[in-house]
Amino acid sequence: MAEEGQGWVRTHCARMDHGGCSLLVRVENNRIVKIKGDPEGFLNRGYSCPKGRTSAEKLTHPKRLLYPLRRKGDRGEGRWERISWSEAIHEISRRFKKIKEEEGARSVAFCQGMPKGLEHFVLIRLANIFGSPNVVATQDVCHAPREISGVHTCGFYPVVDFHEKSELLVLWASNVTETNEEGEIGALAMEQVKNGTDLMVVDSKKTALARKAKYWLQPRPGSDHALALGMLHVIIEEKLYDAGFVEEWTSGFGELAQHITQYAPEQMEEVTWVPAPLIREAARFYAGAHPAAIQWGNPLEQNANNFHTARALVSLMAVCGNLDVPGGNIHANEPPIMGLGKFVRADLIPDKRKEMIHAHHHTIPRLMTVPPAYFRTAVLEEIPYPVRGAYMQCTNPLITYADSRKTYETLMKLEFLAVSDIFMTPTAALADVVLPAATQFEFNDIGHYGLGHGYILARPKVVEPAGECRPDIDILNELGREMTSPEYWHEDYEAFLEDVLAPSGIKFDQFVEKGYLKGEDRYRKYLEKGFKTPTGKVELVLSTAEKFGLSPLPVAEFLQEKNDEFPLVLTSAKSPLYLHSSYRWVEGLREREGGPLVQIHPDTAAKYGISEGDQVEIETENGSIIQEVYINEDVHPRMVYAAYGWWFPEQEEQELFGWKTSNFNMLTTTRSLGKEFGTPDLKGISCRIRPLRSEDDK
Ligand SMILES: Nc1nc2c(c(=O)[nH]1)N[C@H]1C(S)=C(S)[C@@H](COP(=O)(O)OP(=O)(O)OC[C@H]3O[C@@H](n4cnc5c(=O)[nH]c(N)nc54)[C@H](O)[C@@H]3O)O[C@H]1N2
Ligand SMILES: Nc1nc2c(c(=O)[nH]1)N[C@H]1C(S)=C(S)[C@@H](COP(=O)(O)OP(=O)(O)OC[C@H]3O[C@@H](n4cnc5c(=O)[nH]c(N)nc54)[C@H](O)[C@@H]3O)O[C@H]1N2
Ligand code: SF4
Ligand SMILES: [Mo]
Repeated sequence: MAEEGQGWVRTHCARMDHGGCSLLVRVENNRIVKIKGDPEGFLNRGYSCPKGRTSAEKLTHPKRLLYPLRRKGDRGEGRWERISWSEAIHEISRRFKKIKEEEGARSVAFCQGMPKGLEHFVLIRLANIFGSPNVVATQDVCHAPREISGVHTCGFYPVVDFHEKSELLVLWASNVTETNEEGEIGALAMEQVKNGTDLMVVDSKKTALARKAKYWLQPRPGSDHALALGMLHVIIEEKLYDAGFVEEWTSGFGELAQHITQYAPEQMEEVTWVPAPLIREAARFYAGAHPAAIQWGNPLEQNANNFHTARALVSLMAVCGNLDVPGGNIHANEPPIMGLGKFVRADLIPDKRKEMIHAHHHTIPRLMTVPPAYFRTAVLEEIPYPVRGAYMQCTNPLITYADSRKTYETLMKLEFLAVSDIFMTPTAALADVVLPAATQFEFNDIGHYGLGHGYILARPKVVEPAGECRPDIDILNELGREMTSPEYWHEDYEAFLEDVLAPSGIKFDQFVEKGYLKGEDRYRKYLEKGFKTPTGKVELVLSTAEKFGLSPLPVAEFLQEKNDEFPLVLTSAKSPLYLHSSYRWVEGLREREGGPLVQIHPDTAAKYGISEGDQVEIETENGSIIQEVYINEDVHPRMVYAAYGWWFPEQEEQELFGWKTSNFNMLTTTRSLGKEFGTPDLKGISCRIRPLRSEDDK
């Protein structure tokens, strides 16, 4: 623990978003009494947000889970008995081993939502050692599309180099000041802008950052691939690209140039809603700025067309000469730490690629976690084989997976479900065993391992865990020792932290003193050995397309047809005050944002006879929910901008805390999925709204 003067401890924020801010935390008698941003923070330089500053409240909440529980009544009935940790571990182990004996290890799935720290990798390790290829994660809608499309196109995941100055920063569906996406970027992006970097914002809403930007493009949700292709069209047609780089380091440019003729801005205007002259101007501006960096955000991935969007964006970065240059989109160099493959013991499960559920659905190579839609098909329809048991940590799928009804059926059908969480969620309420997890500030952890930004952060423990809560890493280590061969596990789970750090030659204590480890800055690495693709170049046309059944060039298909019955277009963004479905029960946050608000334009409100504060029904072909109207000129008149992640912890557990009422994922479906990542459409869905006036309506 690093003492920073009297009673102040320095650690890194975590589990309220991707984390990253260095915090100074004041502790008195094992209680946190104040949190503030650390002026010396490597990534935040003193910044902190309300979520971070309020985060200690969750540790002492009176309804926090404090003991392991076993279900007594029917599933979801809300009747529990308190059990000991050894009973809980034994029960989970016994049930999973039984399924393994009867059906094979692959019939047990290990599920995680947003990775929060080292626990994600220890979970994969447990699955590998147990022998199950099925780690289910929300990566289909979060990072895998950009990371893996990047790897196939240029051999790496291109991230913004926020540590060198860019001439232009493009925030494309990325609201960094509200989401601090991937940790470093909120504060560092603002610092760049303060120092004269131009800003271009491509966002379906006029955000605070859009107001600061030189250019703001407001695409129809879900049409970003068409917009990117329109920009590529201009850059190629007007010969604005970096001819030297294109000539020497790309393959397929001629074919791309030919292919792109069909995507003139004048044609793309109709599908993207962005005026053609603005597409042309923005493309010229991007091509003329050196270096320019594109910070790509999460909505780009939340569509069946995400592979094409990501491919089009990497093509833009490449032809304009912005790949792996200082201040551009770089291949970040990791510090000397243990490789992921070694940490998770990938060697123990050599047939994983063939055996994992999604192999059956012919997803893109390198996607190593099961898309949630296919996990549910395995449980409900036994395709390609039955899945009967699941372990879930750090996730609330009933609210966060698309198609909540299907998730409900899945959870109800599972023969055995264990959930580790810090609070009784709608998902945990359906479990057989619930484990109380220790969380932020309560254990030693390493942040940003495996995120691809070239550094890791120290998150030393600040207080002792509440009740009988235990860190997930500890729980998994214990389960591993009982459920698999103990030789793969540690006496003390903290040895995992030392494993990660061992190649750097430092111990966790020393790491805490340093605060972070960053890889060396090295650019244009392709000059030595080429790009890590089969052709050694950036593959504008994929050389592996036929082999893997992929589209060789990015195309703008899959836009939902105009739908007269559902004339509006639905999207959402993360709330700045909550993490997905988490923490609606933290009073300090709830009092700032009390309920689910749907934003619509004043013209739309007038058209449908809706007033500010009205309860409205939002309806898609898949379902309907109720949210409260907030009229806002910043959203497009054809758009419905709903809140995501809502359930009501204050409601009855037997009713699963009102999981259906306002939950965005009641509106989404998994009927059609993107081929590459198994992604459903979460953005750009046809919808309609109507005011609820009578009590009957509600
Ligand atoms: N419609 C729609 N769906 C989406 C998205 C969207 O934008 N729209 N976003 C998607 C994205 S990007 C993601 S990453 C996923 C996120 O999906 P999830 O990860 O399932 O969402 P969270 O609400 O973060 O769930 C985290 C759970 O972990 C618990 N928790 C917090 N700390 C700890 C801890 O230390 N240990 C344990 N065991 N539990 C803890 C919280 O209480 C909470 O219940 O959702 C996806 N789903
Ligand atoms: N406060 C908070 N922070 C978070 C999270 C959270 O839940 N809450 N979640 C974390 C996680 S797991 C992730 S993945 C990241 C995500 O963080 P971001 O990548 O920033 O994602 P979002 O907030 O979903 O959306 C970003 C912006 O895209 C706009 N947008 C919506 N639909 C579209 C569209 O179709 N096209 C375009 N161009 N713009 C669109 C929204 O208006 C919004 O301003 O945030 C992380 N940080
Ligand atoms: S921006 Fe994120 S990392 Fe920083 S204080 Fe807020 S929640 Fe924590
Ligand atoms: Mo995410």
